[in-house]
Amino acid sequence: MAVNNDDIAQLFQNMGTLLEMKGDSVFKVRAYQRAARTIENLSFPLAQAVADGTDLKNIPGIGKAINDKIHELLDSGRVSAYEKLVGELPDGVLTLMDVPGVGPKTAMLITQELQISTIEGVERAVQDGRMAALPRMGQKAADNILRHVKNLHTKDQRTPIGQALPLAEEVISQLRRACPDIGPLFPAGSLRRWEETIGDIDLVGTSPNPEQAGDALVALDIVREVVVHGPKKTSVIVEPGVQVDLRLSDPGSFGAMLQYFTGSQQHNIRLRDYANRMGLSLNEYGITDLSTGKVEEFPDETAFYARLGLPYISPELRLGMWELDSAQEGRLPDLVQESDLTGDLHLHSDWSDGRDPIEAMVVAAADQGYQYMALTDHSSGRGIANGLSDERLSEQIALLRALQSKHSIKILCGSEVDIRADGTLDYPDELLAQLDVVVASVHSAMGQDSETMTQRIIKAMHHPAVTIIGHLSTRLIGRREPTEFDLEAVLQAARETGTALEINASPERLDLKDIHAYRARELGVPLVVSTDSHHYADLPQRRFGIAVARRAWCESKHLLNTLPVDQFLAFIKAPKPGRLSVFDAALARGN
Ligand code: DGT
Ligand code: CA
Ligand code: CA
Ligand code: ZN
Repeated sequence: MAVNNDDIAQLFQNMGTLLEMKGDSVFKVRAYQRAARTIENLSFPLAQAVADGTDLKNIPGIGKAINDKIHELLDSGRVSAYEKLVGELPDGVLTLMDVPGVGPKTAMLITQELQISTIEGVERAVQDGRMAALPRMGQKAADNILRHVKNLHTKDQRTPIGQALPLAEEVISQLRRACPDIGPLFPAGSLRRWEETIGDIDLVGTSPNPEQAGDALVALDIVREVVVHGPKKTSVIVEPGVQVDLRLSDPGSFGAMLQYFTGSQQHNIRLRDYANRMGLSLNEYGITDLSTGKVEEFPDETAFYARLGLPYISPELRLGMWELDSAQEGRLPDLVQESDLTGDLHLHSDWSDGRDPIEAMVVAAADQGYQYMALTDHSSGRGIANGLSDERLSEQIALLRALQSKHSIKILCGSEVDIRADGTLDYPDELLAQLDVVVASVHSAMGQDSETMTQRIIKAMHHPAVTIIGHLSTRLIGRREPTEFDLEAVLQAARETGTALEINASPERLDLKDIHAYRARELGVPLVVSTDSHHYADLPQRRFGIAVARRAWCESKHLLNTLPVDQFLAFIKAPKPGRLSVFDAALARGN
């Protein structure tokens, strides 16, 4: 278990408070409070110091009692004296004390007078006026508690990466404007690992004047609330309710800091064990030689990993799974990059539910540097999405063929065809046969049982015209659950029929998700990253899809739409399932 200094300090702060409430000796109370402040301001992690055999009693403010409790906590994950104190309290006092501004006395008052033990209870009591009516409380203090409670709620809620990343980019650019002498400044944590949802945004960077940078963050208009404003870390809540942690270091030790706060926690735990076996210890400041106590600093992560005898490990792989073994064995993948993509195969225009004319989408695709693009408006079954009737699709095909002469990017005629509930497609075969690219997707009857859904998708895959299955699970992150289906059976069928699977890059979908894409790649299923753009400005969202592919350990050769246009055309023109040989040949060549 990782226990950081802030956790330990908080525990002693709470102990002091609880003893104070019990009316224990003022000296004892002060001792705990002093220890909490000391630990908060230490420049090294206590857990590390203990692991290295440091005698904590040499630190001013840490006596025998505190020292024993730190050891107990680090050894067993608990402190029995603390648990005993907590056990004597009414339920909920500690929860309430999580609300900034609610001290132990107020927490006791609220629990006892209002019989409240949960944050939700506090919310109700503020709204119905009972809170304000408490002695020495009043409306203003009650409102203040409610505001904090709402922030605690948002802290528990994870933010989809599609919102978190642009928000982080906005904060970074505002901070740079306010404080131009900041050096490199990057998102770390789950955001840098491209997790699909983010607990909070961690920013790390370098600055000649860290305090000024912290002050600048606190002063930004976008900041709703200041959580911590200290010398080492500044935490704020920004609109619309997401926490941002800012930490700055010297340029010389930035590598260790970026590595430490990128996580994941599991990756760092494994890396620490690995380093320990080499006689080294890791922390956010550098790498310490355990025999000499000498600390080495690293300006970048490549140098940091190199000191451990390891190649650079991309953040997307840092899950604490098998990436360290692969790194040691020199088997890390050469991960696919955005610039490897040669085309986008899922684009909508204002002919169906897109917002822009066809030609705007063609130009946008060319601007991405693509060699080809497929326009894939909806089929007629999607009445609400203004799906194209047979006649309108024929008309669109003619228009696209004519448009080709004006553009050098290869324009492919496509459709996003509904897979009906029974697995049949939404256009007649003769019409489908005229298309270059058919993306077949489920948009209806999403509640089917697993067996029915699996057969439905597999049936669509067996259709000779179907090139790609779009957004396989139909999930919307945080809004709609995925459908039920047998993933293994679907992947087998994809391989057998020569049907590609889409990694839908739209950040509300990310479908296939990372672990499904991982399995698909293992089984040799051709994958494509497509944006499902409904607006010309959506095309850069490919970055989210590429991140999924990278988290699935995909190299360029695992994606079909990294093939040069001639090979891609050879793939789609070859009859299924024989077209797989085109993909497999590219795989073997390692394109
Ligand atoms: P999140 O925010 O829940 O989406 O996930 P992360 O990975 O961004 O986690 P966060 O923000 O708590 O911490 C950022 C990184 O800092 C985490 O990935 C690993 C690193 N870290 C280093 N020491 C500790 C520790 O003692 N506790 C935790 N929680 N993280 C630590
Ligand atoms: Ca985080
Ligand atoms: Ca954090
Ligand atoms: Zn679509």
